[in-house]
Amino acid sequence: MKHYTSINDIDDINSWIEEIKEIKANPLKNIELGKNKTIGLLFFNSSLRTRLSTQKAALNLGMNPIVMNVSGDAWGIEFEDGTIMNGTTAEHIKEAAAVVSQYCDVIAVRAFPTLTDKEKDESEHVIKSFVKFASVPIISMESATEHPLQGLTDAITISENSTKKRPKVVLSWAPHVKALPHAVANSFVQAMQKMDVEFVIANPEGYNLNSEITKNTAILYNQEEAFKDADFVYTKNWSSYDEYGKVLNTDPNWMITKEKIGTAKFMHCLPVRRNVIVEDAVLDSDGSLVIEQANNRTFAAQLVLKKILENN
Ligand code: SN0
Repeated sequence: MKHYTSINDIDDINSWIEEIKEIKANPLKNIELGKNKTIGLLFFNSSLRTRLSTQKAALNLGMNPIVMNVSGDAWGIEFEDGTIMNGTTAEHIKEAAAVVSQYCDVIAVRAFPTLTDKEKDESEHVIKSFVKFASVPIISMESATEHPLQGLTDAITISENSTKKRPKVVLSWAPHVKALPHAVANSFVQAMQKMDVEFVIANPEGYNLNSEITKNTAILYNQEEAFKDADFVYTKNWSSYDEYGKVLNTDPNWMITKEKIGTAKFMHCLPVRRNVIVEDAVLDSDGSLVIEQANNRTFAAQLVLKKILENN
């Protein structure tokens, strides 16, 4: 594996989960592996967990992380080929990626979708341009359509907390005031499709994710029916995919409550809007795994970095 930009880059999720559990038990075991290696973390968007856990993972491997908020602090980067750059962008990704590759042995990038231009978002032009024009491995820290470090984290968290051989996992849409990306949901779907779980998605009509990702996963428009006998309820808001980037529904009846999920464990990638996505009683209960999930971000990133350092 040279780059990690998708759950599809995972060859065997079960062996990755086992390796991550070993890393978690002994996080400093490979502190020499990344000695004198630099990782550059480039953020086009906000971050708390990704920014800190990826640095922590790098530090656990003895690497030196350097971090930049690209939008705002760097020159505006142009991604289109052949453009006459007489507008707001000051340098082309061809130069930017080549230059950063000289300072860094690995580059990690976060770049959200536009949510207005479906074709552009689906082309994954930012992350793919880094893959194309950088000379070092690229890690996605959430791209337009995928968040593979989060999906891997979620797979470990379910594996660690499962008391059954084949638990029932539900991905439920929940309301939000803003239009949010599909990336977290997409990578969660892809991760669950690789695991031995009973997996269903619950969302309102008009909110089906890309069918090329959901494939034959069952989609229910009735949340109550989906939650029956659930062991894990993974919640996320996303904007409409068909009516691309639109907020069609803010129905509070889709908010997650203690009463609805019963004894099922609650999961969310964070940040989460209390009493919009999920009520306080769920987040403040022992059934919430959100803090544990965030902790696992470090170890998921650490395995990805370890594999990249070992193979490149
Ligand atoms: C991002 C998303 O993809 O939905 C990042 C999640 C890791 N979340 C948000 O943008 C939430 C923003 C908000 O205002 O609640």
